[in-house]
Amino acid sequence: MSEFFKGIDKIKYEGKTSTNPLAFKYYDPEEVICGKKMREHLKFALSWWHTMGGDGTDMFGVGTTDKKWGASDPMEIAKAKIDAAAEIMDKLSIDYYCFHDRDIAPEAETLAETNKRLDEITDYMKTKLAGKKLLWGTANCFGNPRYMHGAGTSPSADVFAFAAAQIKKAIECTVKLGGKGYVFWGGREGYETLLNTDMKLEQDNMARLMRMAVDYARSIGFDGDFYIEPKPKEPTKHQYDFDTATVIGFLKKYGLDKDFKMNIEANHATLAQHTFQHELRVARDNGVFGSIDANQGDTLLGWDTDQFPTNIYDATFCMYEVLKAGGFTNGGLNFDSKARRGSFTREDIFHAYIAGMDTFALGLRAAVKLIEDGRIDKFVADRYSSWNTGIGADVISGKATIADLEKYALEKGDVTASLTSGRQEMLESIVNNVLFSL
Ligand code: XLS
Ligand code: CA
Ligand code: CA
Repeated sequence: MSEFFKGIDKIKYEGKTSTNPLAFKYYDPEEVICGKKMREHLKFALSWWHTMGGDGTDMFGVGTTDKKWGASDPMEIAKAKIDAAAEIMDKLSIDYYCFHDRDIAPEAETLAETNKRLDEITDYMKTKLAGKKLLWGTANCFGNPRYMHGAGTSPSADVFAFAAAQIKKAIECTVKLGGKGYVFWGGREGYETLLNTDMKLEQDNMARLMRMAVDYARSIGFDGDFYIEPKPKEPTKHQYDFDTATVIGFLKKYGLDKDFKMNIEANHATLAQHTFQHELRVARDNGVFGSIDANQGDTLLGWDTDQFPTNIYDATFCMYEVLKAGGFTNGGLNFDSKARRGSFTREDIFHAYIAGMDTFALGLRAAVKLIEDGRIDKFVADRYSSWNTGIGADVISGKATIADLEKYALEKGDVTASLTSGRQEMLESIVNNVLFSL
């Protein structure tokens, strides 16, 4: 097999004093932290669409980098992507990958022919990626013009049926490759104007499609997790899966809450005007924390830039939530990230992943320290200590009635003195202290 990345050896961990750009400074896959190897804590995944397919095309210009991987026929390109992905994953010590059906095999004239291509490609993947694991699969139900008005929420029942057939096949491919996750990201499931939209029917239909997908997947032995990936906007003005809280409401309304967890993407969180940590906390508190799309947006831009993550604070607070959730089970950290259009060489793929992986390795190390240090957790516990005894405990146990509370308040008089300072600045300074003493 030809080597795609000549001159780049397996990336080694050289520690934080290394100045070698092609080395990990913080990610040591085999290092054991809190009883688990770093590679098991972090479960990094390569995203097929960005890394193997994304060539830098944007609305102002054509691609800047070649992602044909030396082939020309579409199916040969698809196979070359698999060979190149295997090399990237080997050299970067990445154990997992994620894909949309159309990322791995190009769509043909008919659905039957497209499905045959998927059979051929997944056979090839099974051999060439033996030893690598599928974190999750999904269906691209947004790229083809047939999905211009949505897929599961299309006004056309025919398009809905086509999407269902496509998702059925994508689930089969996921199961065939041993995938432990299946993602629903609401591609074009949203609307531009209510002047032409029956929002209730669209959402009812989306839930019908999800129920069919879950039932079918379970019937063919899929034992992994289903995820919804919230995103507030883009491509439609109003995406139905706005954020985690909205999605939880949707799942409960349609009785799907036992079947789905969240795939939280950092850049989608910030598009919804939330922090990444907020979305993770909402998922954790509601028992639906599942997987993560690791990337970051740009604070000055209002769209989905899918940059490789380099913000250490965000990575630290993310890993704090992951650790508090008990770590990943079926989920992991998928780099839904692309090197900038100007970072167009093959070597840039490695620099981008090294930056992202080292950032999360640092985030893991910092989050462990933050928890071990204990000052933040203790502060929060103390702040809510009035709920452990007396009237607070009576409210929580359900013993106190509203009349009891009135009696209590009348006797107590002014309660402002029961408050203590929130100490935000002190806490932020503790985080800095922990981070920079690593
Ligand atoms: C797009 C989404 C998408 C999902 C998978 O913004 O991030 O790539 O992760 O369909
Ligand atoms: Ca994503
Ligand atoms: Ca994104």
